[in-house]
Amino acid sequence: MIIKMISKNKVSIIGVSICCLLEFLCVATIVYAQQYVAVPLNASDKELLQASLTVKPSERQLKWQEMEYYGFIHFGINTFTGQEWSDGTNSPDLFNPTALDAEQWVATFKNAGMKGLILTAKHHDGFCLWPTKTTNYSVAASPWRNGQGDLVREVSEACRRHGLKMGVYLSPWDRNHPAYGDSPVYNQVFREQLTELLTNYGELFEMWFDGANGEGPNGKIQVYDWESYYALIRRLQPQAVIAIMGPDVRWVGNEAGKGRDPEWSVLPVESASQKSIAEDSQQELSNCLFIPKNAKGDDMGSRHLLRGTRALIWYPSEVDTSIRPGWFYHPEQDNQVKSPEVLEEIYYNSVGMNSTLLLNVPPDRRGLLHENDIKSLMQLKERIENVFSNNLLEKAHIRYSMEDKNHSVQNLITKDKKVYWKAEDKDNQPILEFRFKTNVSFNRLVLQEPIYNGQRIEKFVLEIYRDKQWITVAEGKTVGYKRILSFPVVETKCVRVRFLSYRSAPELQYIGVFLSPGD
Ligand code: FUL
Repeated sequence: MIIKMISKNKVSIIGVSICCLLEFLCVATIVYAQQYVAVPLNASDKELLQASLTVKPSERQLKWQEMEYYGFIHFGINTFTGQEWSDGTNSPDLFNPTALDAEQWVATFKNAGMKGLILTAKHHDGFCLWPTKTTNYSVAASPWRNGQGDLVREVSEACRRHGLKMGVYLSPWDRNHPAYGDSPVYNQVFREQLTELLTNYGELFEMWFDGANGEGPNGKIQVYDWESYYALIRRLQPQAVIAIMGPDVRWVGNEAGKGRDPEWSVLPVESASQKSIAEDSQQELSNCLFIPKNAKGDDMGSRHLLRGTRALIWYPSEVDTSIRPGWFYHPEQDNQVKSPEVLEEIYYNSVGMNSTLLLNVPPDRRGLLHENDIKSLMQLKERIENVFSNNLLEKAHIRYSMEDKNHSVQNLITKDKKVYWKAEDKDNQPILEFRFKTNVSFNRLVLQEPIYNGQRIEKFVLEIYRDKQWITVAEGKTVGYKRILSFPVVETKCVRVRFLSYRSAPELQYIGVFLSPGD
């Protein structure tokens, strides 16, 4: 039976000009290339499996995923009132950091090993950290820098100086703006805010749209015009991923720094928002509307969950959590900063579980990152560097029974992301084996799939050879961009990874075993 799969890639010959035209006209929402693959109604399990193998990240998603670890800055009017959420009635006079230094924030993040920074340009209270034309409720009405300040500018310039990427959190929920709830009018205000941020501060890597949504100042409920927001971002900053309430990056589903296994990046699109995926590609282009929901299930993409869906999408997860109990700074939480040990655990649960880590570090009322937070961040960096500096497998003899010269095992331990190892299609129990001349000790395993080819691995085990038998040390389900397993220290001369279940011949871009001296 011919699979009637409509991937943008496959229809590109007829679809490319339509695609460009629609993008230019800002009509299509918004998922291009193989990030989105429609499947026919009543597709069999086999057809769904085949379709899932064709779903791949867009270029912007790939670049974002490779960042792995970046920081969140919650700073605003709440910093000065001790609130987490405020209702938009706090006076702008309260916003008055005494020693604000964006340079300190960015330099700290850089030294901590982060690759980017996302700033809360506007939280739910509506107070804008840049002198916007859309409201008076902004830094321009505050005493800070005599009303001449622009925090988005200061942060973006510091990011550029230090080579950090910058992203923006802009809360759609606005508890101050009088137009909120008057839907078309506020949608226009929001688009203007977006336009200011997208055009005046250089390149952005991520736009973060919060899922929290309530009433505006007049008790009215706002209907957001997501499609028009997305189209604007695509037009003005096509490299930026749109996260959480957006089509590129999914919220992991909790704020506690917990990832999941399996963590699939290939997911079924919610059928409710996909009522009308049309049969032919042209119609489909204008109908591939995708308004994400906050998905909290334990498993989002295993084979049985693909049944009945009309389309599959590459929709990877981001773990956002705060170094303190609150998102904003509260002096009474100075002694509740997460320890480096706890942060390391969060790192394994996020970066080590096919997600990225967005770690919030809120500046204090001086406008500086607090000493306690900096200490924990630096110790985390040191711990991670200590653990992952020496891949013991570099000294091992690697064996795979059906060596394919194009995808050799030697590709596994290089830093070159473009090359990878691939099991033979006919091998129905692929095993990678590593032999050492003398005993080695380790307690971490790192695996990476070349996700530009999609995601395949469903179950694997790590085994060591001892007393004439293979003993299971650790096991996992998905790998994806990166999977880290932690286990008690083992000592051996021979170790292997066995792939128990996969959607197609397993591929790996990288493998490593390491010894964490702290355990
Ligand atoms: C939530 C917000 O309500 C919190 O205040 C915080 O900004 C967090 C990152 O997202 O939805």
